[in-house]
Formats: sequence, structure tokens, C-alpha cells
Amino acid sequence: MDQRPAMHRRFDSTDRPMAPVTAGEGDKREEGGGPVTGVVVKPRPKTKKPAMYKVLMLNDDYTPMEFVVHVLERFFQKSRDEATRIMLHVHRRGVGVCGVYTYEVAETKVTQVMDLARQNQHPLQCTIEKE
Ligand code: TYC
Repeated sequence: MDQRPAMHRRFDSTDRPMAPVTAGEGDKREEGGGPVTGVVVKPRPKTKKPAMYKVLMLNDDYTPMEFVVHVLERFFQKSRDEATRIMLHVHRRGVGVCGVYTYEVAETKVTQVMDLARQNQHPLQCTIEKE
């Protein structure tokens, strides 16, 4: 016979499995009925989706259209057609989304765009906005 104390056994002295109990306060059937058992708790994966951030591009009157298209191809992996579509959207509406990334990636994209714009003496601006 299992010599461990009742609360450490899965079976009572009859060697039959004990009836499962429902989890909850006041339901600990220690009296006569043996140890609490059969309480199944579904493990919850402890993962969280990261916050996502839009990289926005702003229109200005001086940056050449072709430069903006180049930036969208180079840093945002856009095809020429998609880059042209986004550039024209920004040109007409004032602002547009280049892509959506985790914070560090979005920050890096902004830095890359602004650095290349500055090197080429264009006033192109882009910013981050939390989704
Ligand atoms: N408005 C600019 C022009 O007419 C083109 C442009 C488009 C500039 C998008 C910036 O984010 C921009 N040359």
C-alpha cells in the first residue's frame, strides 16, 4: 500500500481513483473523501503580442518623388509599383504609412530614412505612431 499521507496519494485506500473535484474555494474535500485531486487547469501560454508602430512619411514641397520611391524600395521592401503608390498617396494627402513594425525596428527605419535624406539634403520627414 502507498504509505504516503493521503494528500500525496492519487488513490485512496480502496485503490480506486478518487472522484475529481471542481476547483474553487470551499471545495477542498479533505474530510473523509481523501485528497483534492482531478483539478485540471488548462495551461495558458504566457506570451504577449508586441505593440506595433506605424512608420509614417510626411509630404514636403522639395524632396524629389524619385527619392521617396527609392527610400520606400530600399528600407521598406516595397516594389516599384507599391512604392510609387505610397509616394503619390503622401504627395496628395500629406501623410502615409510606409509599414508597421515593433518599436525598435520602426525606430531604425526612421533613422535610416532621415539619415539618407539629410545626406542628400532633402527635407523628407518620417515619424512613428503607435497602432
Ligand atoms: N511633394 C514632393 C514633390 O512634389 C514629393 C514627395 C512625396 C515628398 C512624398 C515627400 O513624403 C513625400 N516633389
